[in-house]
Amino acid sequence: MDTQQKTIMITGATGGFGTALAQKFASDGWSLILQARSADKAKTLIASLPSSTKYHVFMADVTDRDAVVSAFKNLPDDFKNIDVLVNNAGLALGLSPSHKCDMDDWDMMIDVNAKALTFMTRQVLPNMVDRAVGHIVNIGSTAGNYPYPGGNVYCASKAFVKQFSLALRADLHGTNVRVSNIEPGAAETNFSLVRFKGDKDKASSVYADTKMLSADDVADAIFWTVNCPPHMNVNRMEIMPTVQSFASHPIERSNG
Ligand code: 8X3
Repeated sequence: MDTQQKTIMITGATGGFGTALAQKFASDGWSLILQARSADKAKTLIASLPSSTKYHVFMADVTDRDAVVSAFKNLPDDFKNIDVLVNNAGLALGLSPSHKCDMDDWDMMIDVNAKALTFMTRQVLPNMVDRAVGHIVNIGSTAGNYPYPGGNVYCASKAFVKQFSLALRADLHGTNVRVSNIEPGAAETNFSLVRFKGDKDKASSVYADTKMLSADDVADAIFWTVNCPPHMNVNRMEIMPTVQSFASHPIERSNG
């Protein structure tokens, strides 16, 4: 893809994959729209980018539909044509079984991982379709393909992302707008710290004595996906660290 004046919008830009993506695309000369909720975190991110980077900070909570619509209306003219939207904002909260989960955690995961992703997508699509160019990149997860104990609503929200991405492809048939679902497995980011609500010991034990994916690994995969020639669409890309694989289906036995 010719990167001259190309614009990428990244949600959840101030952490994990989002930050790695911002740095990767900025280094390649892209203009950035960085969705953030914290001005301080946005400042830190911007300080880590090449000084020549053209950027706009999109200050809105992606779960607030009205705020999202109004932030889109207020985009500066030279950021109105978005070439790539990466729906990266997402989170897992808790790892309890369904009969013990906190309903607020479930609400939040559905709001961010599923609903917010649809708001953002709906806002950028008309312009992409009009210009017959564009790419929606959703961050799914292996959790959308394989369930695991305690994954419940997180797994379900990522299955939503997968199916929504495929359905978008069907809707966008003939428009030239591309859609990709990137499905990372275990990656060492702030994901576990968020999941375990700030419990550093629990979070770091997830990543101990092994080699998970890094945020840069995932950003590299997305960079490749976006830079495929325009006639080529990556529908889904599932990526795991080599150390991760599949568990067998457990069987409960009466003798314990
Ligand atoms: C993150 C992958 O396996 O930690 O989306 O749920 S996993």
